[in-house]
Amino acid sequence: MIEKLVIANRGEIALRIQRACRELGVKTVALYSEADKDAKYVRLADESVCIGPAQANLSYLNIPAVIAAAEVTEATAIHPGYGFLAENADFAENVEESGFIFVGPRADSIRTMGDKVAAIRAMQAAGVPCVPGSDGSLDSNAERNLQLGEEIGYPVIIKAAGGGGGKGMRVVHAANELVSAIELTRAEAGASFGNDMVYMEKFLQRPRHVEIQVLADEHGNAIHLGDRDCSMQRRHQKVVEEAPAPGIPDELRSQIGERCAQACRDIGYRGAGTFEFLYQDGQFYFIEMNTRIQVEHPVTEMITGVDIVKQQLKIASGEKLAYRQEDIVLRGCAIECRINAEDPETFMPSPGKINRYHAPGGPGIRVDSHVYGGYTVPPYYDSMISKVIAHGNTRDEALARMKSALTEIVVDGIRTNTPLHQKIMQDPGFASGNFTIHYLENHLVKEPSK
Ligand code: MV4
Repeated sequence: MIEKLVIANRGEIALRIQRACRELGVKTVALYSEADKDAKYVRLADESVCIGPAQANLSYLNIPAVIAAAEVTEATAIHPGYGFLAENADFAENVEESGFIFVGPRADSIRTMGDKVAAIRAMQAAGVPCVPGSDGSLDSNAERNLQLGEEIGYPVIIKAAGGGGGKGMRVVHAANELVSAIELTRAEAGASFGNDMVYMEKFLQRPRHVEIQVLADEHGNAIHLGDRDCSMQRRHQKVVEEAPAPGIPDELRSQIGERCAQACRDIGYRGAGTFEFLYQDGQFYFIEMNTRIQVEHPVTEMITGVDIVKQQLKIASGEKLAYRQEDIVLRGCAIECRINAEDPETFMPSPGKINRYHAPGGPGIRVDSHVYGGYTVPPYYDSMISKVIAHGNTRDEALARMKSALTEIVVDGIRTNTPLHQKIMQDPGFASGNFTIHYLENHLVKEPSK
C-alpha cells in the first residue's frame, strides 16, 4: 500500500481522501493555500505544506509547487481529488516522471478523454453507443458540412474538441446558421482552449444526464458500479444527484454498465472513471468521460457499499480489484444535495464566517463536509460547503430522509441554497423521477431579473 499520500486539493474532498487514508494506514500530507491555512482538514492531516497564495493559479494549480511538496515530505503518491489538476494529463505525467504514484488513470487516458473527438472515437471503437454525428472533427469545407447537417438532421450541436462540461458548444437549428456557427465555435475554441477542432452531433432536445461509475485495475479487470442521474442542474452545475437513475430498466443498466467496463478493458483504463451519457427515449448516448473521482461519488457508495476512494488508493498501489461484477449489488436509492454558500435567489456566492453549524443525522444520512462553527468560507474557490446524502431502501424513503435532513441543517452567518433543495425535494416533478436536464431551470428556478 502507498505509504504517504499528498492530497493535492482542498475542502470536503481533501477530508474525504484523508478519511480513506486513515482506514488504510496511509500517512497524509495536506496541501493548502494561504486562504486555507486555518482549515480543520489541514490540521487533521499528519503533515501539511503551504503551496502558495489564495489564488488557485499560484497554489492548487501550481504543478511545480505540488511536486516540490511531495518531494520535501518524502511522500510516495499524489491524489488530485476533483477540479484543479485532476484531469491535467501533463500533471499526471509530471507526477509519474518525478517518481510518485499518480492516484488516477495513466496520463495518456486523461489526454485521450480530454480530447472529446478522440474520446468519442475510442468509445465508438469499444462498442459504446454515441450520439449520431460527424466521424471526427470538422474541416472548413462548407459544402461537406452542410451535407453532414442534412444527413444528421437539424437541430445539430457544434462542440469544441477541447471543451466539455458545457463550454464551447453552439446549437444550430437550421442549415442557414450552420456555416457561421461552425466558424464561430471554432474561433472561440481556439481562443479558449488553444485547440480549434470542432465536431457535430445531433442535438437531443430533452435528454437526461445519466452517468456510469467504473473501476479498473492495472491487471485488466474492470467493473461498473451502476448509474447516477445528474439531470438536476443549473448552468452546467449539478445541484442534486441520485443513484440509481430512476426509471431505467435493470437490464438496460447492466447492459450499458458492462459496455463501459468492457471499454475500460479495451483501452487499458486504470482507476475510477465516469462515462457521461445523455439518455432519451430509452437510449444511451455517450458524450464524455471523466477520469477523476466525482463530487457525486457518495450516492454510488451508499447503494453499493463500495468505498470508491479506498478502491482508488488500492488500484494505485497495484492491487487487483477486490470485487467481481457479480459482487456488486445495488441496494436501495441514494440522493445527494450539494449545499452551496450562495444566495438562494440570485445564486451569487455568499462567502464569510459560519457562526453556527449543525449537520443533519439519523438513519441513512451521510454528510461530507469540511466546515464547522467558526469556519470562514473563503471567496476564492467553489462555493460548495457540504454534501448531504440520504440513503433509503426505496426512493421514497431516501426522499423522506432527505426532506427531514434539510430541516435539521443549520448554517448561520452566510446564505446557502438549502431553500432551493427544500423546494426540489417537495416538487412533484422531482418525486416522479421523470425529469430532463432542463427541468430545474424551466420549472424551479426563477432567473434573477437583469
Ligand atoms: C449535448 C446536449 C444535447 N445534445 N449534446 C452540456 C455539457 C456537456 N457535457 C454536454 N452537454 C450537452 N450536450 C447533444 N448532442 C445537451 C447538453 C447539455 C447538458 C448535458 C448534460 C447536463 C446538462 C446539460 C445542460 C445543457 C446542455
